[in-house]
Amino acid sequence: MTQEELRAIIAHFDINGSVSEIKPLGEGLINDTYKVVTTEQDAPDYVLQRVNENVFPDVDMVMRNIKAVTTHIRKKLEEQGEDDIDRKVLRFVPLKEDAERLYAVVDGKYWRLMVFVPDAVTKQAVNAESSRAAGLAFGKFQAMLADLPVQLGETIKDFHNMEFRLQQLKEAIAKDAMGRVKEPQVQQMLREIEKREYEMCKAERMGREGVLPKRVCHCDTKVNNMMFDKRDNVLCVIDLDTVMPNFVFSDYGDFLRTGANFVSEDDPDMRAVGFNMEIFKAFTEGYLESAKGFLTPVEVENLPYAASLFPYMQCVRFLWDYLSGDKYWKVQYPQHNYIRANNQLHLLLSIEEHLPEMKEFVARCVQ
Ligand code: GN1
Ligand code: MG
Repeated sequence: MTQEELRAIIAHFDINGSVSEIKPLGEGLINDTYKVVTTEQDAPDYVLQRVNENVFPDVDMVMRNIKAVTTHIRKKLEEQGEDDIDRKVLRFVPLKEDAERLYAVVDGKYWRLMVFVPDAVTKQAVNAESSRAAGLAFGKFQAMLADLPVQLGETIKDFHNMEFRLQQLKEAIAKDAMGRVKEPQVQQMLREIEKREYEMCKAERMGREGVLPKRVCHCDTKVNNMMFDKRDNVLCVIDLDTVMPNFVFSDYGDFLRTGANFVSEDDPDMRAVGFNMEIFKAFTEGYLESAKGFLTPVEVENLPYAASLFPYMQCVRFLWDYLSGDKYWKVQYPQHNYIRANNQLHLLLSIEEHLPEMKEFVARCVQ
């Protein structure tokens, strides 16, 4: 995209100040993101983002969800007398031509603009202290949205439905678009996946039996989807595209998947992959502190399962993309998605070793 094209998109939005510079921002794998710097001292900077309509087929639904969620949280923070609210919840900028609309369609592409949160940092890794803060923040996020008056849409259908993800993998195997299914390392991974199929689909079964509710969840609680201030306090949760009703396992499990892995999700050194119990403990304490008021005993008891579910699910999803031709996640080299899948499998193996200790710890937290 040229600067002129980007400026023409920004012109649709009701911004303060005038644009001086637009530069790429962040390392998200799904949406394209830019920082929009304004000339005036007192005007905020902005973040311009193109929403990937291949991943989010109903952008209007995404933006309606986001509007409902950010408005509700803003109201709560105001009622609680919080200061500095613009750094604690994202503010999306409406269109000049329609103050109710939070996105512009330009040449068939979907764009949105939000106020840049100043003096904030994102992290690729957390320590015990920031994990505790993250646990508190995600628990609080779910708690604040527990009384959301509107029903949110499911922006990606069956996003964290394990039965669906396995079905998708099976279809990719049947198609074998890249001829990769026969690779010995793929075969071995498929055996590991198969062994755990029944256990890992437990949440869907409990959902059907009516013993596990769906609640408003963030559904992408990665470490880098949170903003911290300079003193390591969580300011706000970002990347709200996937906010939708789901089992709470999503937010708890997906955070630990990235936060408690000793290495990043695509580190090729499998001996370095492993589950960091110190991070697990800190995050769990924080999460339960803010969430135990609304969690049911079944939800609490299954948190260790949730921690194993997400590496498993991500292994299945990365392998699905590897077998289908790397269309979903950007790859830097041909084996990248396989390496990611293998990394997640090794994380799962490490979690399985710790499960008894994890169960004990969770039980102690709620005693
Ligand atoms: C995607 O966009 P990003 O990087 O925050 C994905 C997550 C995966 C993650 C794995 C909408 O998240 O579910 O866990 O990649 N988001 C979507 O890196 O598929
Ligand atoms: Mg992100």
